[in-house]
Amino acid sequence: MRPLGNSPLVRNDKTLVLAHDHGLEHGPKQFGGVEERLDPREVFEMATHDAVTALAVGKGLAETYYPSYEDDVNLLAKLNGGSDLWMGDPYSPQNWSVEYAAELGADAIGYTVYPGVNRETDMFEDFRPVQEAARDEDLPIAMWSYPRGQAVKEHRSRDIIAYAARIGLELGADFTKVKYPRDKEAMEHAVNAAADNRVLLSGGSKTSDRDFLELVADCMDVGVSGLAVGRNVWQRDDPYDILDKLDEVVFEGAGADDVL
Ligand code: FBP
Repeated sequence: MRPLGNSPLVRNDKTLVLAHDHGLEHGPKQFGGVEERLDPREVFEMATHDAVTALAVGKGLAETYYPSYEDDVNLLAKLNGGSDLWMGDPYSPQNWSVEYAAELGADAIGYTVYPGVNRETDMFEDFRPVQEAARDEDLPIAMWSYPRGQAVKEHRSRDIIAYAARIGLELGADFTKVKYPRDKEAMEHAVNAAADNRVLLSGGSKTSDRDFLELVADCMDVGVSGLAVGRNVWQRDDPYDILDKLDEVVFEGAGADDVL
């Protein structure tokens, strides 16, 4: 990993990635109740909010919509992804290159790795040229580190999430995005396991403002560097209100009660 002091992804040493790869990963059902957000412009607009340091999207959205937003949004190019329709062993194929992402104006690279799956060796091998190309292009790289597979009985346990965070450091990511391991102490353990690697909280399914902001504040409190969040922002009726609140919790160190 490299120092990220001047990276556009980092403000006050913290990061908030708005994730919007769900159309591929989970399909249009994710937009139930907020169908207008099937139009990606709605989410690109959200990414112009001051709280958002980067928008994570796949190739098609980047090609089609990013040219209209390149002055106002930092692009995190999510290079691999698969659909919910595939029922085999989890795997996430790469569908664009670091070089093409850089050509489209990417400020960072994102890549999913599923430690523990049958094709773990393929996924680790796939990650290597991506990580090295990101270094060549001087782009930071965020790993979505999601342990899965037959041997992973409890994918949010303390040990598994700490392992997920550590794998990001070991394989050369600059940020490692992990799921919440159910309690604050376990998240602190994951942050420690990642050493100088920056751990990002994965937002998860939509919860109440209070539950979500308390979770984020707890994570910030134990040294998490920020979050990569999708549904908890763009599935809300008023995404701008939660972004205002996240601005204070993530970048100013406010607690949930300070902003609710
Ligand atoms: P959310 O904040 O909506 O959970 O999005 C974060 C994310 O990592 C997305 O980038 C991705 O599509 C999704 O979660 C993956 O979730 P899952 O592991 O449940 O497939």
